[in-house]
Amino acid sequence: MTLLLCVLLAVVSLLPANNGIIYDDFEYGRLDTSRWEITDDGVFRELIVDVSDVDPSDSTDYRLRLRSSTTGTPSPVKVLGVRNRTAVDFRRGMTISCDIDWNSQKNGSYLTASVCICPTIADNPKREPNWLAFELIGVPPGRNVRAGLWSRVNGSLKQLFEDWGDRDAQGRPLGKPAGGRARTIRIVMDDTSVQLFEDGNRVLPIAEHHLNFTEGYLYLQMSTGTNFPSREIYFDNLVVLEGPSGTAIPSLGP
Ligand SMILES: [Ca+2]
Ligand SMILES: [Ca+2]
Repeated sequence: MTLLLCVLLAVVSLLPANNGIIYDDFEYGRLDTSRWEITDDGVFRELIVDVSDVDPSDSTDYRLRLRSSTTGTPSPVKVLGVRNRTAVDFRRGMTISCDIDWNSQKNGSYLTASVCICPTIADNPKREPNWLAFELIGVPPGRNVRAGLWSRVNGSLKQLFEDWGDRDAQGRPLGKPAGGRARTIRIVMDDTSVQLFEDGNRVLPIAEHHLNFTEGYLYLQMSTGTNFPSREIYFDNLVVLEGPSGTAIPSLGP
């Protein structure tokens, strides 16, 4: 991944000066609050948004950590995470790449990890009437996930992509095994269309997203139901490039 980031930064250095960028590998070991604002919505027993070393050895592997416990708390859905303080203009194209680690959940039911672009500043972007979001959603009993991409336009939800993984002998979807590794998500979009890549594989060819905005804030979010003990998910290696896709996209990604 270090090599990938070097390549990404090399690409960025070649881009015209008016291309925007968000880049964070969290290796400073702390959350840069000049760039990130912590967001939360709902009642928590425990809520942690920080940067944590997930490598148990003497080496370090710093990632954005979202951790919550909701045992004994009211309200069915709780959301926490960060919002980048700088809005990104994607009229001429934008690529978002980041790693999402589901973190080997023993019980990932009613747990989600999401990457969201929303034109408004909010405690919970999913409550807003307009956004685009990629999401991993725990499939009960929760070691597996399904993946989806949705846009919400004036309050109307549109599903652009969904993957439930394999099915059992009865045809019931099982979700996809999520534990033990981070997966790299890449969203490539402009003012009309979006593509989605998982671990370098294009899983959603160009599709219209129907969004009615062309500038938005990036949110990295976790949501959980109530009465769950502490659970953690991680994000890492975030890169957002603003600009024509023809310039940046071919050099990005694994
Ligand atoms: Ca890192
Ligand atoms: Ca360590």
